Amino acid sequence: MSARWKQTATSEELLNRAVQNFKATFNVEPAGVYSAPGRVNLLGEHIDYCGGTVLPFALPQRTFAAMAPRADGQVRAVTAQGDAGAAASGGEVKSVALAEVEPGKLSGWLSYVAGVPWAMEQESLGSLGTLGADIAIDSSVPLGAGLSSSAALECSVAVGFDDLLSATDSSRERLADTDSGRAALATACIRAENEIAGASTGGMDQSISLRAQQGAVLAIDCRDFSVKPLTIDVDSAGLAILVIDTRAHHNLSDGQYAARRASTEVAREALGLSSLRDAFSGTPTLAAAENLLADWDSRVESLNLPDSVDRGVIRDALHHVWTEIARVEECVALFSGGSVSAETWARLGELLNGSHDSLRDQYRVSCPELDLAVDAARVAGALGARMTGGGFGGSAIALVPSNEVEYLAESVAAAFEKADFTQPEFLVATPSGAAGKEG
Ligand code: GAF
Repeated sequence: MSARWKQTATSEELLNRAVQNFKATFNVEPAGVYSAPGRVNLLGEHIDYCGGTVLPFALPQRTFAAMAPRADGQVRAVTAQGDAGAAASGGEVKSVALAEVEPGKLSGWLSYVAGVPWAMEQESLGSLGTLGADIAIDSSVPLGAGLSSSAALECSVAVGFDDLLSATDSSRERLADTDSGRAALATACIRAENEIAGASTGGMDQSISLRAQQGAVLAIDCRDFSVKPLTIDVDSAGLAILVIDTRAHHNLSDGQYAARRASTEVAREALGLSSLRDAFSGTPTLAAAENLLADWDSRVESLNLPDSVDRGVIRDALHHVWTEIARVEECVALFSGGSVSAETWARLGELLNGSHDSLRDQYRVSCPELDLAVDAARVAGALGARMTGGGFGGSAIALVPSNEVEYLAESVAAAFEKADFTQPEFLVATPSGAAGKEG
């Protein structure tokens, strides 16, 4: 059995391809080329919309957008990839007048593209007037793999519109030049995804794509989206983060993600909190999470929960959210102290395992392929393994000794063959840089 390693295009290849496609499609040179990365989330899953801290890092795989301004308020776009998970689109140009963009109007990949300038205007990040754009997109971020191809697309277009707006108005400073400006662009991309693409996602993916720091995991406190780089130097410890794309399709707008998020909202409202993170009075720990659950159990009958709500489902959701918030806090503390020992890495592995088990058993966002990837990786010697991203398919990550990466991948591939699942694909993830202008 030989494992399949993902062969993804280099940034140079993607830049050239996006420019060539732009010129072939629109018969002019692009004014600029912009790119934004996909991501892996190390720890802190399904807690960004609960005010938790999340620990993603940017992947080297990126989405490129070659762009030129238009003066008629139209967005015309072409992509070398189709809708998430679909085969190549064959180069069909899709277009929309920005004045006509509104919630419920667009579907497919164009909603992620045209939603961005719409949201930038809504957020007062620039006055578009009659500004539109021609856009050619190409990407090495695997589609539908839970590695945040949607955010990479939004963020590449956001950096592009930011640049085009400043090019037409010399008094306007580029938002991408500062971290606070990038945070504002992330807010617009979140709105584009929530309101125009119709996926009620939480903001981790756009934040890391726009604000990543090369070589670091970013601790993003989702109460206010403040960020702190965290050095989790797996390389120096002789370790690697293996990404296993199960190739079970993942889709965040099919209602399951929204249902999980809604269950946390019901609990938050019943508790009268501004975020579920705020339930902790001190530093979140696993013991404190258990106390919060015990408190919930003793108060649940007197809380104002709608009759239609399944109390068991809500309790399980709270179990996941509160323990996951605590796992992240412990991880941040482990890697903020200076000395990192073999025990530190072993504990990180346990935290990854705890996260997956909670996502599988309490939050129920895993699937058989993810569970098998995680189980097979653990049996083959990973220090820890978990699903990453929204779940219901997509990718898992495993913390593995560098010299056993091949063996781990072979073992997982063999387990998939035995289970008669589609063969997974593998890559080794290294923390990379944020969205920006490429040329
Ligand atoms: C998806 C969403 F887009 C994020 O906001 C986050 O909720 C994640 O799933 C789960 O942690 O990637």
